[in-house]
Amino acid sequence: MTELMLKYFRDKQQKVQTEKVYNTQCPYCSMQCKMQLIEQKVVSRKKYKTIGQDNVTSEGRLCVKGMNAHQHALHHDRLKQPLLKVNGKFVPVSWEVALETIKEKFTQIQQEDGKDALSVYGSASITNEEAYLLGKFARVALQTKHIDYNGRLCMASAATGANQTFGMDRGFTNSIQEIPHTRCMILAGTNIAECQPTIMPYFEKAKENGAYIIAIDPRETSTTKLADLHLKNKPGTDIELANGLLKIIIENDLIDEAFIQERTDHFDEVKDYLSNLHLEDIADATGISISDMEQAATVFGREASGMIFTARGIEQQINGTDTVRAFLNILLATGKIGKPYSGYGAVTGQGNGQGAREHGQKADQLPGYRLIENSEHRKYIADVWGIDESCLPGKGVSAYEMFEKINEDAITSMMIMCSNPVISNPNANFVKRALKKLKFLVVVDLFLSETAQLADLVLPTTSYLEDEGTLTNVEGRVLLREASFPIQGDAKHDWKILCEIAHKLGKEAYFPFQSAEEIFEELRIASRGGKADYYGITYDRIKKEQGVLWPCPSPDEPSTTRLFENSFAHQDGKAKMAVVTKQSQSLKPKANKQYPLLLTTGRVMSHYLTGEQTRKSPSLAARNIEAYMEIHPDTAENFGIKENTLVKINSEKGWIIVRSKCSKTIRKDTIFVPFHWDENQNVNRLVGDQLDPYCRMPSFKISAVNIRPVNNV
Ligand SMILES: Nc1nc2c(c(=O)[nH]1)N[C@H]1C(S)=C(S)[C@@H](COP(=O)(O)OP(=O)(O)OC[C@H]3O[C@@H](n4cnc5c(=O)[nH]c(N)nc54)[C@H](O)[C@@H]3O)O[C@H]1N2
Ligand SMILES: Nc1nc2c(c(=O)[nH]1)N[C@H]1C(S)=C(S)[C@@H](COP(=O)(O)OP(=O)(O)OC[C@H]3O[C@@H](n4cnc5c(=O)[nH]c(N)nc54)[C@H](O)[C@@H]3O)O[C@H]1N2
Ligand code: SF4
Ligand SMILES: [Mo]
Repeated sequence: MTELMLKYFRDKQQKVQTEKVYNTQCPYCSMQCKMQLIEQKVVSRKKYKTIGQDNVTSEGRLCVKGMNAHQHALHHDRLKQPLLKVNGKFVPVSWEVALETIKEKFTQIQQEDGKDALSVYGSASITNEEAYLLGKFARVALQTKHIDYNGRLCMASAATGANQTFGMDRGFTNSIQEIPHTRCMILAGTNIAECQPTIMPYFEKAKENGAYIIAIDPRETSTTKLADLHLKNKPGTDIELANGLLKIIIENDLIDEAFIQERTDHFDEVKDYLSNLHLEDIADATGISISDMEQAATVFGREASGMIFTARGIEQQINGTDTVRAFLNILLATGKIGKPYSGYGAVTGQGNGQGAREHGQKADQLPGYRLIENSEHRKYIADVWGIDESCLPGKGVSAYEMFEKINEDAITSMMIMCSNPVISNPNANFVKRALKKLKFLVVVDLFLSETAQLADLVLPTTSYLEDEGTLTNVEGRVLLREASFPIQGDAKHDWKILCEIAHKLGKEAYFPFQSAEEIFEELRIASRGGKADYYGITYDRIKKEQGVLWPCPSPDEPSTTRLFENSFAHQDGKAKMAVVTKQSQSLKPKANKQYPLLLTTGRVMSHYLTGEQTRKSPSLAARNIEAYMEIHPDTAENFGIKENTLVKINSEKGWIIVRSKCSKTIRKDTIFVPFHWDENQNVNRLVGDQLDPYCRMPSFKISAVNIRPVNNV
């Protein structure tokens, strides 16, 4: 360091009068990087910066979103008081008025329209304690069956696929530390470089160690650049591709007979089915040459260890569950699971994408991954909650289907916690109309989001800087987010809001909690003996061990880092392979004369989900100020579209206007639009309402569309 620089830093240091440090975790993705907010008082101004903090998963790294997260959390638009809509305008009210209003409206609606007319829409960005409490709140305080959450749009097909095949769903079957040692990996529809950037060094190390990396994605991305082989398939043809790869593996005798015999069922049916497929047809459907398929299949089959990672690219399809299962077939047939450096990773998305799908905010689920339609499971949870089993409601419907229920007048009120469905749900114009139709909409948020603007009552909540609790990261590691930044205005923690509403409704006996830890203590018991067993995990233990991986049935037992070493989680201990036929492809949106292009959607590095948070951060917003359409230059020319001009995109469901961005890195039959923007740039106005038959996942990754330059519209 030069003399001049030293002097600069010394002078700067002297001006800093006080410095405070707040520990927390990033509010964004499933890496849950540990971080510190540094608050420095310089003369009369407070200055903030975020730095990474060492831990076993992210090893002190942060990406650009994490580094700038405080910009939205400290933004002046943060809600600081409850807002009640009076004559179409929001007016600030006290919590007492807000809670009284909720009591009056909820009671009246349930009297008029029945108990199930109330609905609850949750999130995988809240803590485990809050996700657990939200499920209990719906079933015990409101006694409604209608609860579901945004994870339905995210992890549902990976979760259902893993449950069907393995009998259990924890995103990563192996610890993240094993990745650098695997010999071959398939990255199917995952863009980790932009979506979980701090995970990249694990994959880069694998590559340095000689691993062969195969990426499957219709676009070139920062992730596919890492690959030795990029299979740039036509969107939505991943089932054909996975079947083709397994066919080659079987025909080249690269399977693990002993593993198949001892550990799996249904291999023979799969083999029979695949033997009747023709590689030429698969090459035709997918756009991948037979030689590329052979290369991928033989390397994966031949290497001593291998891992498959999937994410929303293959999962957000109306046959997402089947697609996941087709890839899991490959792992099972080659015996590459339940062993060191071999396994599956469904790369979770949201900060608590894993934990929030385990503790009962899904329509069909009770805590600990129990099922609401299983009488033993019902009895156990009813006992923990101190209610009669007959008082527990039954199974509700999935996230998007709740909006259909509103349209049918079966649901007339909704409480949304930590989600912005007007932007994130398919068929967004319909969803907006449905929300407008409600008699009473309550939204709990940090900001007046596009969804919150439609509410009758908006409740201000606390952020990752202020709200303590546990979150389960991409590995299945339960982490404690310590958060102690002073609460802004009259905002309250999400869990506190639930307790106060429950108290107002006369259910205080069931919601006596004074801290997140007290809720966690009840969650431990509620999850005990379930598939996602957290009983052995305590706050103290998490602090001592830097997180604990579930299942952890006893405080004396170690974390479970590798799953399925001796048996799978089905009752007979065997994994179930599945014949995944072409039939499940038939409902998929297809390009046609009127809508000749395929639209796929996804993310960019600097924005997060509906953009409600990242668009408030100047440093992030500056990187991408608006939505865009990625298009191949030849396709752009065919449609008379010039670079960087406005384009109207139409589908059967609606239209949007975005700017063109030409790139040879995308297929000619496909365009890509990220989904982080609102109003006329909201790409979900184009996405249809078909859902996966098993998990109700929408078709975010394929829509049939048409495009026109705006001046010709
Ligand atoms: N920067 C950033 N990071 C995020 C998020 C964010 O919004 N922004 N969100 C978080 C959340 S909640 C999630 S769920 C994850 C999502 O993480 P990812 O699933 O990795 O992200 P996506 O961009 O949705 O899709 C991944 C890739 O799938 C490809 N794809 C599209 N269609 C197909 C197809 O038919 N087949 C195949 N094989 N691939 C296809 C896309 O081109 C894209 O590159 O990211 C998390 N991290
Ligand atoms: N076209 C298309 N659509 C998609 C996807 C896609 O790939 N393509 N991906 C889907 C996926 S994977 C996901 S996960 C969903 C996500 O969809 P959403 O859940 O709608 O997305 P977010 O932007 O996270 O919305 C969170 C809202 O909660 C607020 N918030 C933040 N923190 C807190 C908190 O602690 N408490 C409360 N109460 N509020 C808080 C934020 O301000 C924001 O308004 O979108 C889905 N939609
Ligand atoms: S967005 Fe994800 S990778 Fe980036 S800092 Fe946050 S948790 Fe880490
Ligand atoms: Mo997600």
